Amino acid sequence: MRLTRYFLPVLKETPSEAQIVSHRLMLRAGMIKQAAAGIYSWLPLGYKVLRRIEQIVHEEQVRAGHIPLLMPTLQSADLWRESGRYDDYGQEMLRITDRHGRDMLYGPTNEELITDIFRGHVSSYKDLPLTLYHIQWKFRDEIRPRFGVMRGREFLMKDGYNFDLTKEDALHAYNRHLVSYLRTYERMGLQAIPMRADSGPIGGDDTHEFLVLAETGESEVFYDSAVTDIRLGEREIDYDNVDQCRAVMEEFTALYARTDETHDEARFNEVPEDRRRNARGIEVGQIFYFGTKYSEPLGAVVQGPDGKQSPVHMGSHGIGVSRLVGAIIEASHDDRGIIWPEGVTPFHCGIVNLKQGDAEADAACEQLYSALTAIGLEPLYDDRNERAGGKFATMDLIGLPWRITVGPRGLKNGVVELTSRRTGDSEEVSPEEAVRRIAAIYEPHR
Ligand code: 5CA
Repeated sequence: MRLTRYFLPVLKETPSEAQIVSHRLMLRAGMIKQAAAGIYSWLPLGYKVLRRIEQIVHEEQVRAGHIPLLMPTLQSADLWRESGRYDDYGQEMLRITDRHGRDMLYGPTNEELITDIFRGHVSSYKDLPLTLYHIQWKFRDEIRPRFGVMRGREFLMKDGYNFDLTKEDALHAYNRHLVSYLRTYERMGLQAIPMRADSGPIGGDDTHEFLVLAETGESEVFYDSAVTDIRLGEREIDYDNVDQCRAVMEEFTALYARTDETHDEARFNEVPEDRRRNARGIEVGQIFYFGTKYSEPLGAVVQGPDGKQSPVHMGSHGIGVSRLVGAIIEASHDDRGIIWPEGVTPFHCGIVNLKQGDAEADAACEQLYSALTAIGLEPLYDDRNERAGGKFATMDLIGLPWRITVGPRGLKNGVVELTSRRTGDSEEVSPEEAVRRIAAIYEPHR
Protein backbone atom coordinates (compact mmCIF):
# COMPACT_ATOMS: atom_id res chain seq x y z
CA MET A 1 0.00 0.00 0.00
CA ARG A 2 1.13 3.52 -0.81
CA LEU A 3 0.24 6.12 1.78
CA THR A 4 -0.94 8.63 -0.85
CA ARG A 5 -3.60 6.13 -1.93
CA TYR A 6 -4.55 4.87 1.51
CA PHE A 7 -7.12 6.13 4.00
CA LEU A 8 -5.23 6.81 7.21
CA PRO A 9 -6.88 9.73 9.02
CA VAL A 10 -4.30 10.27 11.80
CA LEU A 11 -5.08 12.95 14.38
CA LYS A 12 -2.55 15.58 15.43
CA GLU A 13 -4.31 16.38 18.68
CA THR A 14 -4.77 13.95 21.55
CA PRO A 15 -8.52 13.30 21.78
CA SER A 16 -9.72 14.51 25.17
CA GLU A 17 -12.47 11.90 25.57
CA ALA A 18 -10.00 9.01 25.72
CA GLN A 19 -8.88 8.07 29.23
CA ILE A 20 -6.46 5.25 28.49
CA VAL A 21 -3.50 5.01 26.20
CA SER A 22 -4.86 2.32 23.85
CA HIS A 23 -8.03 4.32 23.21
CA ARG A 24 -6.01 7.50 22.60
CA LEU A 25 -3.61 5.74 20.24
CA MET A 26 -6.37 3.96 18.31
CA LEU A 27 -8.09 7.29 17.68
CA ARG A 28 -4.85 9.12 16.86
CA ALA A 29 -3.65 6.38 14.50
CA GLY A 30 -6.95 6.52 12.61
CA MET A 31 -7.94 2.96 13.53
CA ILE A 32 -11.49 3.54 14.79
CA LYS A 33 -14.20 6.17 14.88
CA GLN A 34 -16.98 6.21 17.41
CA ALA A 35 -20.43 5.84 15.84
CA ALA A 36 -22.42 5.90 19.11
CA ALA A 37 -21.55 5.23 22.76
CA GLY A 38 -19.60 1.95 22.84
CA ILE A 39 -20.09 1.37 19.09
CA TYR A 40 -17.25 1.89 16.62
CA SER A 41 -16.50 1.91 12.93
CA TRP A 42 -13.25 0.13 12.16
CA LEU A 43 -11.24 2.30 9.79
CA PRO A 44 -8.84 0.55 7.37
CA LEU A 45 -5.81 0.34 9.69
CA GLY A 46 -7.86 -0.87 12.66
CA TYR A 47 -9.78 -3.30 10.49
CA LYS A 48 -6.53 -4.82 9.26
CA VAL A 49 -5.36 -5.54 12.81
CA LEU A 50 -8.78 -6.93 13.74
CA ARG A 51 -8.55 -9.26 10.74
CA ARG A 52 -5.06 -10.44 11.70
CA ILE A 53 -6.26 -11.27 15.20
CA GLU A 54 -9.31 -13.07 13.83
CA GLN A 55 -7.09 -15.09 11.52
CA ILE A 56 -4.87 -16.28 14.38
CA VAL A 57 -7.94 -17.22 16.42
CA HIS A 58 -9.37 -19.21 13.49
CA GLU A 59 -6.09 -21.03 12.84
CA GLU A 60 -5.67 -22.06 16.46
CA GLN A 61 -9.30 -23.16 16.79
CA VAL A 62 -9.08 -25.33 13.71
CA ARG A 63 -5.76 -26.74 14.95
CA ALA A 64 -7.54 -27.81 18.15
CA GLY A 65 -10.18 -29.63 16.08
CA HIS A 66 -12.98 -27.11 16.49
CA ILE A 67 -15.39 -26.43 13.64
CA PRO A 68 -16.34 -22.94 12.42
CA LEU A 69 -19.89 -21.92 11.56
CA LEU A 70 -21.82 -18.64 11.64
CA MET A 71 -24.94 -17.83 13.63
CA PRO A 72 -27.01 -14.63 13.29
CA THR A 73 -26.68 -11.62 15.57
CA LEU A 74 -30.47 -11.30 16.03
CA GLN A 75 -32.18 -14.06 17.96
CA SER A 76 -35.73 -14.94 18.89
CA ALA A 77 -36.69 -14.32 22.53
CA ASP A 78 -38.55 -17.65 22.65
CA LEU A 79 -35.36 -19.70 22.87
CA TRP A 80 -34.16 -17.61 25.80
CA ARG A 81 -37.50 -18.15 27.53
CA GLU A 82 -36.90 -21.90 27.22
CA SER A 83 -33.57 -21.64 29.05
CA GLY A 84 -34.98 -19.19 31.57
CA ARG A 85 -32.38 -16.54 30.74
CA TYR A 86 -34.70 -14.07 28.96
CA ASP A 87 -35.78 -12.45 32.21
CA ASP A 88 -32.55 -13.18 34.12
CA TYR A 89 -30.21 -11.40 31.72
CA GLY A 90 -31.54 -7.99 32.69
CA GLN A 91 -30.82 -4.63 31.15
CA GLU A 92 -27.61 -5.67 29.42
CA MET A 93 -29.70 -7.41 26.79
CA LEU A 94 -30.85 -5.25 23.91
CA ARG A 95 -34.46 -6.21 23.27
CA ILE A 96 -36.05 -5.50 19.91
CA THR A 97 -39.60 -5.95 18.60
CA ASP A 98 -40.09 -6.72 14.92
CA ARG A 99 -43.01 -5.46 12.75
CA HIS A 100 -45.14 -8.46 13.71
CA GLY A 101 -44.74 -7.65 17.37
CA ARG A 102 -42.39 -10.61 17.96
CA ASP A 103 -39.80 -10.28 20.71
CA MET A 104 -36.25 -10.45 19.39
CA LEU A 105 -32.88 -9.64 20.89
CA TYR A 106 -29.37 -8.77 19.73
CA GLY A 107 -27.34 -11.72 21.01
CA PRO A 108 -25.04 -11.04 23.98
CA THR A 109 -23.84 -14.69 23.73
CA ASN A 110 -25.07 -17.84 21.97
CA GLU A 111 -25.55 -20.81 24.33
CA GLU A 112 -29.26 -21.10 23.49
CA LEU A 113 -28.91 -20.76 19.73
CA ILE A 114 -26.11 -23.30 19.43
CA THR A 115 -27.97 -25.76 21.66
CA ASP A 116 -30.99 -25.39 19.39
CA ILE A 117 -28.83 -26.23 16.36
CA PHE A 118 -27.39 -29.22 18.19
CA ARG A 119 -30.70 -30.66 19.37
CA GLY A 120 -32.15 -30.36 15.87
CA HIS A 121 -29.41 -32.47 14.28
CA VAL A 122 -27.59 -34.67 16.77
CA SER A 123 -29.15 -37.57 18.63
CA SER A 124 -26.39 -40.14 19.14
CA TYR A 125 -23.18 -40.27 21.17
CA LYS A 126 -21.51 -41.43 17.96
CA ASP A 127 -21.52 -37.83 16.69
CA LEU A 128 -19.61 -36.67 19.77
CA PRO A 129 -17.32 -35.06 20.75
CA LEU A 130 -18.25 -31.89 18.91
CA THR A 131 -17.06 -28.30 19.31
CA LEU A 132 -18.57 -25.57 17.15
CA TYR A 133 -17.45 -21.96 17.20
CA HIS A 134 -17.84 -18.68 15.41
CA ILE A 135 -16.43 -15.17 15.40
CA GLN A 136 -19.34 -12.79 15.46
CA TRP A 137 -20.55 -9.43 16.72
CA LYS A 138 -22.24 -9.33 20.11
CA PHE A 139 -24.20 -6.60 21.83
CA ARG A 140 -24.30 -5.97 25.56
CA ASP A 141 -25.94 -2.77 26.67
CA GLU A 142 -23.16 -2.03 29.16
CA ILE A 143 -24.14 0.64 31.65
CA ARG A 144 -20.73 2.27 31.31
CA PRO A 145 -19.13 1.59 27.94
CA ARG A 146 -15.62 3.02 28.14
CA PHE A 147 -12.00 2.77 27.14
CA GLY A 148 -12.87 2.51 23.44
CA VAL A 149 -13.06 -1.06 22.15
CA MET A 150 -12.07 -2.46 25.56
CA ARG A 151 -15.55 -2.19 26.99
CA GLY A 152 -17.80 -1.65 24.02
CA ARG A 153 -21.49 -2.29 23.63
CA GLU A 154 -21.04 -3.87 20.22
CA PHE A 155 -17.92 -6.05 20.16
CA LEU A 156 -16.43 -8.96 18.26
CA MET A 157 -16.17 -12.26 20.11
CA LYS A 158 -15.02 -15.71 19.28
CA ASP A 159 -17.45 -17.99 21.06
CA GLY A 160 -17.19 -21.75 20.99
CA TYR A 161 -19.37 -24.48 22.48
CA ASN A 162 -18.46 -28.07 23.23
CA PHE A 163 -20.90 -31.00 23.35
CA ASP A 164 -19.79 -34.16 25.10
CA LEU A 165 -21.35 -37.36 26.41
CA THR A 166 -19.76 -37.27 29.86
CA LYS A 167 -18.43 -34.76 32.32
CA GLU A 168 -14.97 -36.26 31.87
CA ASP A 169 -15.07 -35.66 28.11
CA ALA A 170 -16.32 -32.11 28.63
CA LEU A 171 -13.45 -31.42 31.02
CA HIS A 172 -11.05 -32.53 28.31
CA ALA A 173 -12.73 -30.00 26.00
CA TYR A 174 -12.18 -27.40 28.74
CA ASN A 175 -8.49 -28.24 29.00
CA ARG A 176 -8.12 -28.33 25.23
CA HIS A 177 -9.55 -24.82 25.02
CA LEU A 178 -7.25 -23.62 27.75
CA VAL A 179 -4.19 -24.90 25.88
CA SER A 180 -5.34 -23.56 22.51
CA TYR A 181 -6.00 -20.14 24.07
CA LEU A 182 -2.48 -20.02 25.51
CA ARG A 183 -1.10 -20.63 22.03
CA THR A 184 -3.45 -18.07 20.51
CA TYR A 185 -2.37 -15.27 22.83
CA GLU A 186 1.31 -16.13 22.59
CA ARG A 187 1.12 -15.85 18.80
CA MET A 188 -0.18 -12.31 19.29
CA GLY A 189 2.85 -11.47 21.41
CA LEU A 190 0.78 -11.44 24.59
CA GLN A 191 1.07 -13.11 27.93
CA ALA A 192 -2.47 -13.92 29.12
CA ILE A 193 -2.58 -15.71 32.47
CA PRO A 194 -5.44 -18.12 33.22
CA MET A 195 -6.98 -17.17 36.55
CA ARG A 196 -9.76 -18.79 38.52
CA ALA A 197 -12.83 -16.57 38.15
CA ASP A 198 -16.55 -16.19 38.69
CA SER A 199 -18.97 -17.56 36.07
CA GLY A 200 -21.55 -14.73 36.14
CA PRO A 201 -24.62 -15.04 33.89
CA ILE A 202 -23.12 -17.91 31.83
CA GLY A 203 -23.18 -20.20 34.87
CA GLY A 204 -21.27 -23.30 35.95
CA ASP A 205 -18.57 -24.05 38.52
CA ASP A 206 -15.41 -24.38 36.47
CA THR A 207 -14.23 -21.21 34.84
CA HIS A 208 -10.97 -19.43 34.11
CA GLU A 209 -10.46 -15.95 32.77
CA PHE A 210 -7.35 -15.08 30.74
CA LEU A 211 -5.78 -11.86 31.95
CA VAL A 212 -3.23 -9.57 30.39
CA LEU A 213 -1.54 -7.64 33.18
CA ALA A 214 -1.95 -3.88 32.68
CA GLU A 215 -2.40 -0.95 35.05
CA THR A 216 -5.44 0.18 33.11
CA GLY A 217 -7.15 -3.23 33.34
CA GLU A 218 -10.66 -3.33 34.77
CA SER A 219 -10.12 -6.49 36.82
CA GLU A 220 -8.31 -6.69 40.12
CA VAL A 221 -6.12 -9.79 40.31
CA PHE A 222 -4.05 -11.63 42.90
CA TYR A 223 -1.29 -14.01 41.83
CA ASP A 224 1.97 -15.73 42.59
CA SER A 225 4.59 -13.91 40.49
CA ALA A 226 6.04 -17.29 39.44
CA VAL A 227 3.07 -17.76 37.04
CA THR A 228 4.51 -15.06 34.82
CA ASP A 229 7.55 -17.27 34.12
CA ILE A 230 5.57 -20.03 32.42
CA ARG A 231 5.32 -20.11 28.61
CA LEU A 232 3.79 -22.61 26.24
CA GLY A 233 6.41 -21.80 23.60
CA GLU A 234 6.97 -24.11 20.68
CA ARG A 235 5.94 -27.40 22.29
CA GLU A 236 4.03 -29.83 20.13
CA ILE A 237 0.51 -30.35 21.41
CA ASP A 238 -1.71 -33.28 20.47
CA TYR A 239 -5.15 -31.87 21.20
CA ASP A 240 -6.71 -35.36 21.30
CA ASN A 241 -4.31 -36.41 24.03
CA VAL A 242 -6.30 -36.15 27.27
CA ASP A 243 -3.30 -36.51 29.59
CA GLN A 244 -1.15 -34.02 27.72
CA CYS A 245 -3.85 -31.31 27.71
CA ARG A 246 -4.57 -31.93 31.40
CA ALA A 247 -0.88 -31.68 32.25
CA VAL A 248 -0.57 -28.31 30.52
CA MET A 249 -3.73 -27.08 32.24
CA GLU A 250 -2.35 -28.18 35.62
CA GLU A 251 1.02 -26.60 34.95
CA PHE A 252 -0.60 -23.24 34.17
CA THR A 253 -3.19 -23.29 36.95
CA ALA A 254 -1.31 -24.88 39.86
CA LEU A 255 0.06 -21.61 41.21
CA TYR A 256 -2.19 -19.07 42.89
CA ALA A 257 -3.86 -16.75 40.34
CA ARG A 258 -7.38 -15.43 40.91
CA THR A 259 -9.60 -12.49 40.12
CA ASP A 260 -11.02 -10.51 43.04
CA GLU A 261 -14.38 -12.35 42.87
CA THR A 262 -12.79 -15.66 43.83
CA HIS A 263 -9.82 -14.33 45.78
CA ASP A 264 -9.09 -16.32 48.94
CA GLU A 265 -6.92 -14.41 51.41
CA ALA A 266 -5.96 -17.49 53.45
CA ARG A 267 -4.69 -19.38 50.40
CA PHE A 268 -2.98 -16.32 49.02
CA ASN A 269 -1.05 -16.00 52.28
CA GLU A 270 0.46 -19.43 51.66
CA VAL A 271 2.34 -17.95 48.68
CA PRO A 272 5.86 -16.81 49.70
CA GLU A 273 5.53 -13.14 50.60
CA ASP A 274 8.02 -11.82 48.04
CA ARG A 275 6.01 -13.51 45.25
CA ARG A 276 2.54 -12.20 46.23
CA ARG A 277 1.20 -9.73 43.69
CA ASN A 278 -1.95 -7.63 43.69
CA ALA A 279 -2.37 -5.96 40.29
CA ARG A 280 -4.79 -5.15 37.51
CA GLY A 281 -5.53 -7.04 34.33
CA ILE A 282 -7.52 -7.01 31.10
CA GLU A 283 -9.77 -10.01 30.58
CA VAL A 284 -9.20 -11.20 27.02
CA GLY A 285 -10.99 -14.53 27.26
CA GLN A 286 -12.94 -16.88 29.47
CA ILE A 287 -13.69 -20.60 29.43
CA PHE A 288 -16.59 -22.34 31.19
CA TYR A 289 -17.76 -25.83 31.99
CA PHE A 290 -21.44 -25.77 32.94
CA GLY A 291 -22.54 -29.37 32.47
CA THR A 292 -26.20 -29.72 31.59
CA LYS A 293 -27.33 -26.18 32.46
CA TYR A 294 -28.61 -25.55 28.90
CA SER A 295 -28.92 -29.05 27.48
CA GLU A 296 -31.44 -30.07 30.15
CA PRO A 297 -34.01 -27.26 29.79
CA LEU A 298 -33.58 -27.18 26.00
CA GLY A 299 -33.73 -30.97 25.63
CA ALA A 300 -30.34 -31.50 23.96
CA VAL A 301 -30.10 -35.24 24.63
CA VAL A 302 -28.23 -38.06 22.96
CA GLN A 303 -28.50 -41.80 23.09
CA GLY A 304 -25.48 -43.34 24.84
CA PRO A 305 -23.78 -46.68 24.05
CA ASP A 306 -26.10 -48.30 26.60
CA GLY A 307 -29.18 -47.06 24.69
CA LYS A 308 -30.10 -44.56 27.42
CA GLN A 309 -30.95 -40.93 26.64
CA SER A 310 -29.04 -38.28 28.55
CA PRO A 311 -28.47 -34.52 28.26
CA VAL A 312 -25.06 -33.59 26.85
CA HIS A 313 -22.33 -31.97 28.92
CA MET A 314 -21.40 -28.56 27.64
CA GLY A 315 -19.07 -25.65 28.08
CA SER A 316 -18.57 -22.35 26.32
CA HIS A 317 -15.38 -20.54 25.56
CA GLY A 318 -14.93 -16.93 24.55
CA ILE A 319 -12.17 -14.68 23.25
CA GLY A 320 -12.63 -10.90 23.15
CA VAL A 321 -11.40 -10.37 19.59
CA SER A 322 -12.04 -6.61 19.35
CA ARG A 323 -10.94 -6.04 22.96
CA LEU A 324 -7.62 -7.72 22.09
CA VAL A 325 -6.72 -4.85 19.76
CA GLY A 326 -6.80 -2.48 22.75
CA ALA A 327 -5.16 -5.00 25.08
CA ILE A 328 -2.21 -5.51 22.75
CA ILE A 329 -1.67 -1.74 22.55
CA GLU A 330 -1.86 -1.42 26.36
CA ALA A 331 0.86 -4.08 26.58
CA SER A 332 3.00 -2.73 23.75
CA HIS A 333 3.50 1.00 23.19
CA ASP A 334 5.77 3.90 24.13
CA ASP A 335 5.34 7.65 24.27
CA ARG A 336 5.60 7.95 20.49
CA GLY A 337 2.88 5.44 19.67
CA ILE A 338 1.96 1.81 19.14
CA ILE A 339 4.52 -1.02 18.78
CA TRP A 340 2.80 -3.94 17.04
CA PRO A 341 4.03 -7.45 17.73
CA GLU A 342 4.97 -9.10 14.41
CA GLY A 343 2.07 -11.56 14.70
CA VAL A 344 -0.65 -8.92 14.39
CA THR A 345 0.93 -5.92 12.69
CA PRO A 346 -1.28 -4.29 10.01
CA PHE A 347 1.66 -3.95 7.60
CA HIS A 348 4.90 -5.89 7.82
CA CYS A 349 7.13 -2.86 7.43
CA GLY A 350 7.16 0.78 6.50
CA ILE A 351 9.20 2.29 3.69
CA VAL A 352 10.13 5.92 4.25
CA ASN A 353 11.39 7.92 1.31
CA LEU A 354 13.44 10.81 2.69
CA LYS A 355 13.43 12.72 -0.58
CA GLN A 356 10.29 12.15 -2.57
CA GLY A 357 10.82 13.26 -6.17
CA ASP A 358 14.52 12.35 -6.19
CA ALA A 359 14.79 9.92 -9.12
CA GLU A 360 17.18 7.55 -7.39
CA ALA A 361 15.37 7.50 -4.06
CA ASP A 362 11.98 7.00 -5.74
CA ALA A 363 13.34 4.12 -7.84
CA ALA A 364 14.95 2.42 -4.82
CA CYS A 365 11.68 2.65 -2.86
CA GLU A 366 9.71 1.23 -5.78
CA GLN A 367 12.17 -1.64 -6.02
CA LEU A 368 11.94 -2.43 -2.32
CA TYR A 369 8.17 -2.24 -2.56
CA SER A 370 7.98 -4.76 -5.41
CA ALA A 371 10.57 -7.08 -3.89
CA LEU A 372 8.66 -7.26 -0.57
CA THR A 373 5.29 -7.62 -2.30
CA ALA A 374 6.65 -10.36 -4.55
CA ILE A 375 7.43 -12.55 -1.53
CA GLY A 376 3.96 -12.04 -0.09
CA LEU A 377 4.75 -9.30 2.44
CA GLU A 378 2.75 -6.10 2.78
CA PRO A 379 4.81 -2.93 3.07
CA LEU A 380 3.34 0.52 3.70
CA TYR A 381 5.25 2.99 1.54
CA ASP A 382 5.17 6.60 2.74
CA ASP A 383 5.35 8.30 -0.67
CA ARG A 384 4.00 11.66 0.50
CA ASN A 385 5.78 14.91 -0.16
CA GLU A 386 6.45 15.50 3.52
CA ARG A 387 9.39 16.30 5.68
CA ALA A 388 11.29 13.32 7.10
CA GLY A 389 10.29 14.25 10.66
CA GLY A 390 6.58 14.06 9.80
CA LYS A 391 7.01 10.70 8.08
CA PHE A 392 8.90 9.24 11.05
CA ALA A 393 6.26 10.52 13.47
CA THR A 394 3.48 8.83 11.48
CA MET A 395 5.39 5.54 11.29
CA ASP A 396 6.12 5.64 15.03
CA LEU A 397 2.47 6.40 15.82
CA ILE A 398 1.01 3.57 13.75
CA GLY A 399 3.63 1.21 15.15
CA LEU A 400 4.87 -0.98 12.28
CA PRO A 401 7.63 -3.09 13.87
CA TRP A 402 10.17 -2.47 11.07
CA ARG A 403 11.02 0.53 8.97
CA ILE A 404 13.27 0.86 5.93
CA THR A 405 14.48 4.40 5.40
CA VAL A 406 15.71 5.35 1.95
CA GLY A 407 17.61 8.55 1.15
CA PRO A 408 19.97 9.84 -1.55
CA ARG A 409 22.94 9.96 0.81
CA GLY A 410 22.72 6.30 1.81
CA LEU A 411 22.03 5.20 -1.73
CA LYS A 412 25.35 6.73 -2.83
CA ASN A 413 26.97 4.07 -0.60
CA GLY A 414 24.50 1.40 -1.69
CA VAL A 415 22.69 1.24 1.66
CA VAL A 416 19.31 1.86 3.27
CA GLU A 417 18.53 1.95 6.99
CA LEU A 418 16.66 -0.86 8.72
CA THR A 419 15.12 0.23 12.03
CA SER A 420 13.38 -1.70 14.77
CA ARG A 421 10.39 0.18 16.20
CA ARG A 422 10.74 -1.67 19.51
CA THR A 423 14.42 -0.99 20.26
CA GLY A 424 15.01 2.00 17.99
CA ASP A 425 18.19 0.31 16.77
CA SER A 426 19.16 1.07 13.17
CA GLU A 427 21.48 -0.71 10.81
CA GLU A 428 22.77 0.21 7.37
CA VAL A 429 22.32 -2.65 4.93
CA SER A 430 21.92 -3.08 1.20
CA PRO A 431 18.31 -2.97 -0.07
CA GLU A 432 18.51 -6.70 -0.92
CA GLU A 433 19.72 -7.51 2.57
CA ALA A 434 16.87 -5.43 4.07
CA VAL A 435 14.35 -7.54 2.15
CA ARG A 436 16.05 -10.78 3.24
CA ARG A 437 16.06 -9.67 6.87
CA ILE A 438 12.36 -8.70 6.86
CA ALA A 439 11.47 -12.00 5.17
CA ALA A 440 13.39 -13.94 7.84
CA ILE A 441 11.75 -12.01 10.68
CA TYR A 442 8.26 -12.90 9.43
CA GLU A 443 9.05 -16.50 8.52
CA PRO A 444 7.77 -17.91 11.87
CA HIS A 445 4.57 -15.86 11.56
CA ARG A 446 3.40 -17.19 8.20
N1 5CA B 1 -20.54 -17.41 26.13
C1 5CA B 1 -19.37 -17.16 26.90
C2 5CA B 1 -18.14 -17.73 26.29
S1 5CA B 1 -18.31 -18.07 24.63
C3 5CA B 1 -19.18 -15.67 27.11
O1 5CA B 1 -19.98 -14.88 26.67
N2 5CA B 1 -18.12 -15.33 27.81
S2 5CA B 1 -17.71 -13.87 28.29
O2 5CA B 1 -18.86 -13.18 28.79
O3 5CA B 1 -16.65 -14.03 29.21
O4 5CA B 1 -17.18 -13.07 27.06
C4 5CA B 1 -16.05 -13.55 26.36
C5 5CA B 1 -15.02 -12.45 26.16
O5 5CA B 1 -15.60 -11.37 25.44
C6 5CA B 1 -14.54 -11.81 27.46
O6 5CA B 1 -13.51 -12.57 28.04
C7 5CA B 1 -14.04 -10.47 26.97
O7 5CA B 1 -12.71 -10.58 26.50
C8 5CA B 1 -14.96 -10.16 25.82
N3 5CA B 1 -15.96 -9.14 26.20
C9 5CA B 1 -16.99 -9.29 27.08
N4 5CA B 1 -17.68 -8.15 27.21
C10 5CA B 1 -17.07 -7.23 26.39
C11 5CA B 1 -17.31 -5.86 26.09
N5 5CA B 1 -18.32 -5.19 26.61
N6 5CA B 1 -16.48 -5.24 25.19
C12 5CA B 1 -15.45 -5.93 24.63
N7 5CA B 1 -15.19 -7.22 24.88
C13 5CA B 1 -15.97 -7.86 25.75
